[in-house]
Amino acid sequence: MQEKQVRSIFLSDVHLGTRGCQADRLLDFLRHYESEYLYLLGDIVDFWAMNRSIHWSATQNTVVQKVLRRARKGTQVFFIPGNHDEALREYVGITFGEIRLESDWIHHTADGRRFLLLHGDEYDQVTRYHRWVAVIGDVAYNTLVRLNTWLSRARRRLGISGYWSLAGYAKRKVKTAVSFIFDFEDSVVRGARERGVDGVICGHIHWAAIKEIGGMSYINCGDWVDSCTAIVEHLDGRLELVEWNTRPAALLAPPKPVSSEENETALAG
Ligand SMILES: [Mn+2]
Repeated sequence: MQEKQVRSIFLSDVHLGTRGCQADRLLDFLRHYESEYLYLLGDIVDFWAMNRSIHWSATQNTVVQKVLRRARKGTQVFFIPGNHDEALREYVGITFGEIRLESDWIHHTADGRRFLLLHGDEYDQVTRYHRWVAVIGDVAYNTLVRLNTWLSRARRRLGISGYWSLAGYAKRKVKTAVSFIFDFEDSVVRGARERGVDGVICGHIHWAAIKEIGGMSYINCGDWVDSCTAIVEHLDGRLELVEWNTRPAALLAPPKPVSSEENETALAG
């Protein structure tokens, strides 16, 4: 399989440790893209959900191993914790197995622009001031995602093609969800402007975007629970939103069994 060489990969909201995490799609994406920089912008491991129950699959393991291996092989890997993996915030400034933990970071693109990288929950009024509301919202969201798995199975059985997201639909249709997204985007951009950068790359709200807001670039990585999206920086500095949710599940390579030698081959690249 031919890997595409890009300068940077930006991922957020993978939510490892949950049933909703689409690790098979993320692994497939990583097998297609190789980069010099890999930025993990928070909520990569979902410690909140793991307090309730843990769902850790072989594929999720392979994702972790692939990231560690890339760090070892020279990819510059940065981890900026989010609210679901906030326990790691105690360790910012420290490097673990070649992975550098930071609370935020400034990335210089190949074409000379400066981007502030952060998770974004600090700009979410709901999570910040009413943590319990966020937790309830989180349970409701997971229910939607789980319902969607069931729904897409039904759609396949009925011969309806294409991916359709119930949570995505709810986010577009529910007025409060739409205004929540706008409020969030505006306040992130306001915060970034104070830092004197050209743009911001974040995650948190599970709503991927590349757009201009008041003369600033606002970029959101989306998530790997529902939309399966990532941001890549091409070698010339151009930023692109990549969606990885259209490949039929049958084409996704199953994870190789975790046995020493075979595993190394599976992770090669
Ligand atoms: Mn978050």
